[in-house]
Amino acid sequence: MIELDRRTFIKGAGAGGATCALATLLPGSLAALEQQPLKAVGKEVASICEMCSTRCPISARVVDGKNVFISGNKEAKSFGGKVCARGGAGHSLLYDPQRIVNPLRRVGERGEGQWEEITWQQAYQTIAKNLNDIKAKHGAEAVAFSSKSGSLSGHLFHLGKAFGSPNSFTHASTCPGGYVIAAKAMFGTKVKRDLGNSKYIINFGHNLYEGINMSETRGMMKAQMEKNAKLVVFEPRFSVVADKADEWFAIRPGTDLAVALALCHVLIEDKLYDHAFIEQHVVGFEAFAEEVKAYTPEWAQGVSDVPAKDIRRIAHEYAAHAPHAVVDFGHRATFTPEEFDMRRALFAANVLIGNIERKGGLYLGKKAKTYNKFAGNKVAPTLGKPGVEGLPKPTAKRIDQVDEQYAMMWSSGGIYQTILDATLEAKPYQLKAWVMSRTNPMQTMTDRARVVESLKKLDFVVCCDVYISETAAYADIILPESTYLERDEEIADKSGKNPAYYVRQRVVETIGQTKPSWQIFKELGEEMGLGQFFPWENMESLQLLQVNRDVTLWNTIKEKGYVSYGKPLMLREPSMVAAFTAHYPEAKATDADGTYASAMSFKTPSGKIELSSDKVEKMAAGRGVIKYRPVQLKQADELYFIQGKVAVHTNGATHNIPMLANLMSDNGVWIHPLTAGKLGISSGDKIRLSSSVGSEEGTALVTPGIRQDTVFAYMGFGSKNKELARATGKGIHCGNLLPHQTAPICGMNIHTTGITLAKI
Ligand SMILES: Nc1nc2c(c(=O)[nH]1)N[C@H]1C(S)=C(S)[C@@H](COP(=O)(O)OP(=O)(O)OC[C@H]3O[C@@H](n4cnc5c(=O)[nH]c(N)nc54)[C@H](O)[C@@H]3O)O[C@H]1N2
Ligand SMILES: Nc1nc2c(c(=O)[nH]1)N[C@H]1C(S)=C(S)[C@@H](COP(=O)(O)OP(=O)(O)OC[C@H]3O[C@@H](n4cnc5c(=O)[nH]c(N)nc54)[C@H](O)[C@@H]3O)O[C@H]1N2
Ligand code: SF4
Ligand SMILES: [Mo]
Repeated sequence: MIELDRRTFIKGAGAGGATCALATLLPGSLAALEQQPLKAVGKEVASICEMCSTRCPISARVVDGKNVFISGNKEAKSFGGKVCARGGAGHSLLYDPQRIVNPLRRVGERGEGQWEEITWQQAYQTIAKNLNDIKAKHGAEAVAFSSKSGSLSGHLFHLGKAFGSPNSFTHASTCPGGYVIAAKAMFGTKVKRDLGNSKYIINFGHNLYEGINMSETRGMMKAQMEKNAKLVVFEPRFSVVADKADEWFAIRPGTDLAVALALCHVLIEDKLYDHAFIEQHVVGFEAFAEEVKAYTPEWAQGVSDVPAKDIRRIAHEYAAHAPHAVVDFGHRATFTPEEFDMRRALFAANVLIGNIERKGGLYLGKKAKTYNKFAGNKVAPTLGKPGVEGLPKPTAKRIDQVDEQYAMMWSSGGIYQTILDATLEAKPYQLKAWVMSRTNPMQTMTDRARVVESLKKLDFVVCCDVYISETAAYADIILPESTYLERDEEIADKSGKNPAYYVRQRVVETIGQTKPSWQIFKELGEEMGLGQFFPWENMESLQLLQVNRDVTLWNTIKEKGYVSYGKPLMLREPSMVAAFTAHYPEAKATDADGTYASAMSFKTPSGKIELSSDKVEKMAAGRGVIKYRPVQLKQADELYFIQGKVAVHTNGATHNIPMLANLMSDNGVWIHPLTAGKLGISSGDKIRLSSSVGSEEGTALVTPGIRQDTVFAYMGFGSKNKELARATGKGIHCGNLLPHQTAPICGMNIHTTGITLAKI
């Protein structure tokens, strides 16, 4: 956790000649920041971090009117009262002179970087006029709305709905969509992993010690350090997780599916699977077992370079630790076009050993409604929702609604990158405008050139951000959102094994003219003539609606920031169920074995876990049963290009934040010594990476910690936008090298491609 003294802070905040560039450009911004000491809202405020979308519970206080000290909220035990390096750097964003603090209107060409400051009223009027004109001429569906999902996306999507457009998108198809859709197909819903109680963890490129999720990262640390769990890692490069593992296998990129299927093969052929569990809770086992007969470890070795004998041994070790063992299903699901089956195969390896609702395995979230049913008691309050009536029913289909195979994705965030197809090729019809918030597709979608072309072609683009991001630089209007430290938001559900709620609360008074999303999109809605769909007055009235006017509950949640109810419950874990029934005398009666196994139900067509799925078969013939299909991620003479997160930056978001930019501003390209040797490349050399869509100049980092046929770079660097002055031109821009490719069923945008390498 990071703490800064005031001197370091001031030095950091003023760093770089970049400040002047923007100050000259936007006289209001810098002045607003420098003249305003931070005004604390309370002594110690419980809130929620937003330095990444993990959204950890935090506790923050203003120090000397200049700094904000941020730590983890101690009420949230699984987070250990800690934040990560980025979480500790929140004040550096808050107080960054390069932040935008006034609405901006583009005056030059798109992307030229000529802005004028305008009032909110002018911004709202301009947007309302443009969007309503487009609606009158082309229909509401000609406007797309997009936002990284989370606390603030709901308000933008609500505006989209009120406007009548079916086209709302989260970032899902660039991040979790693969495993979310695989889980939907198999379990009918999302599932969680209990890493902390696991005794044997098999990890396929889940980068938890760099791509941090505080509670999961801490869970894995706990398993390794306190429970002596064994960690086996399949990763093309020697990541920090690989470094901390008991065993690391440098798997060929995009071949995890083969290894996962071979693990399942051994579990079934050697009769290591949980017969009784399969019998009671699973359908489609026979078809799956028949299919995996062919996927021997020897076959998988040929595909993945993971030795067959190790796959066999690991399958046996894993089964020996069942059910307190887990095959981690990963997070960023953008490795291969076969994401859907890869993630399904990872889930299958869990189902086979019956670790569902067992300690150290997988489980379903227990929100208040479910938990209370089991307890026979109102242990946790349920939250109310503002019922908004009369929302228009869109007359058009979504732009990604072209092929039935993607049906599960339409309600899970949609296929984000189809915005480009609809804009550039009128597929399936012409988009005219894009309203986005908290997303930077120029960095985070593939094929940057195509994103630029799309933004240039659209009639109207609105971007809500805290910086002039690479994408915002192409907007017509930029709306400056308050940072998370300046805003209140709805109470959010944080239930895990038991119900929990938490809330974001402002820590400091607003700097400049910024506003929170909920207010921006409500006021914009009103200007657009949609006021009837925003019946709440402010965040306070929304929160009171949520707590059903229970002021005591409201105060408790606000005071503690994080409130959890009851005891952790996993339905098939005898000790947990025993503790639960002892605590709640009116609890539902258990099965004869002292568990709630028979009460376990899944929102699939059969009500059971569907190892093979008729529903998927109907959506896409031949896809019902998990199957290996070869993929071609690169040409024979190319190298695989893969990416990952680095501990001190978030996606395409934080590279301009002074403190974090100071910590790391470049992404050296990892190259194996033999590969580098053949090309005459040494560490520190300037190199060129070329792919089918783009070319980037970078710096070589020669290391044995990567496969010979693969190069790796941390993502989010190499901004080409002059406004993000601290990040501009530093390192390679990953999105500029990746072709636009969409995976079957889950619609994932793929982040692995082939490149060639040359010394400059
Ligand atoms: N510090 C930090 N923490 C973050 C984030 C951040 O940006 N910074 N972002 C948050 C978000 S949005 C997410 S989604 C999560 C991401 O969490 P993860 O998905 O765990 O992290 P990534 O680093 O994106 O990618 C995972 C790893 O996969 C490896 N890899 C690439 N291709 C393959 C392959 O084909 N097979 C295998 N087995 N491995 C492969 C990469 O080398 C990388 O180490 O992290 C979250 N936490
Ligand atoms: N090449 C490549 N591309 C990737 C990945 C990869 O590994 N490689 N990873 C993928 C993954 S896992 C993900 S999750 C996506 C994420 O991609 P995006 O959905 O684009 O999200 P971020 O890059 O996290 O942040 C986007 C923007 O949010 C702004 N922002 C930050 N805080 C706030 C706020 O409080 N309010 C508002 N309005 N804006 C804010 C930031 O300034 C930034 O411009 O990228 C994906 N793209
Ligand atoms: S993982 Fe770090 S940056 Fe992300 S929300 Fe938690 S503390 Fe903040
Ligand atoms: Mo992500």
